[in-house]
Amino acid sequence: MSPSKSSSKYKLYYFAARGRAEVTRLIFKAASIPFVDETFSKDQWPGLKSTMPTQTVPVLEMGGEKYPDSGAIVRWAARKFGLSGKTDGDQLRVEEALAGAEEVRSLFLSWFFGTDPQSKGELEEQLKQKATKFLGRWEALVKETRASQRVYTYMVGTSLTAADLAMLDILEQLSSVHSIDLNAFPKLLNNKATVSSLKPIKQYLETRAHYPF
Ligand SMILES: N[C@@H](CCC(=O)N[C@@H](CS)C(=O)NCC(=O)O)C(=O)O
Repeated sequence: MSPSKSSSKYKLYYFAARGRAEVTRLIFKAASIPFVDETFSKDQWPGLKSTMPTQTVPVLEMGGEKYPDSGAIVRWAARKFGLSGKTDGDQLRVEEALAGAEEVRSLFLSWFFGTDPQSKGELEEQLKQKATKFLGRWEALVKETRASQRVYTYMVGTSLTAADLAMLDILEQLSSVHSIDLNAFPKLLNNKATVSSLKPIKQYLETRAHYPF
């Protein structure tokens, strides 16, 4: 095991996929907190399932304990590493964005793994409606900040929060749903550009594995 692996306090278990783990990975990266990104294949999963507290992943291991549930892990990490919003109002907005992104992501994953053409078509319509409503609300809420030659866009307040990282992840996932026109949300696309250009995130996006979802 490399020194950085053995000295990390945190280990995140998930499939070799973005799925329900990517927002947590982005939070660790944005905060420059080392962690072991323990990924595995679908074929390895049956051997691991019984070792997870709720037989699901993502799971975060720290201090010898395993903690399940993507929403719990994301919210804890956002608070722990200062990405949960500065004021009470900002914190509520960040929570709203995380909850909305989770709903869209769940529907996206059901659609992505759907095999029956008829139900896949119905799921795509539901996903389109839910995602469009979610993106439309945030297109109206995001804040633009002009600095030097550029306009920076943040979901909440004037600096990075977990809401921006959840939006980056959702926009990446939805880019494979061709019935959704993401160009209808230019401020959110600018938010994605703002977040993607932050140094630790840029480095991560350039070097991470290419997962299909
Ligand atoms: N509410 C849970 C859902 C976890 C979940 O369904 N995880 C899926 C992967 S995204 C899983 O572990 N699937 C394998 C299985 O259930 O055997 C969370 O958000 O963590």
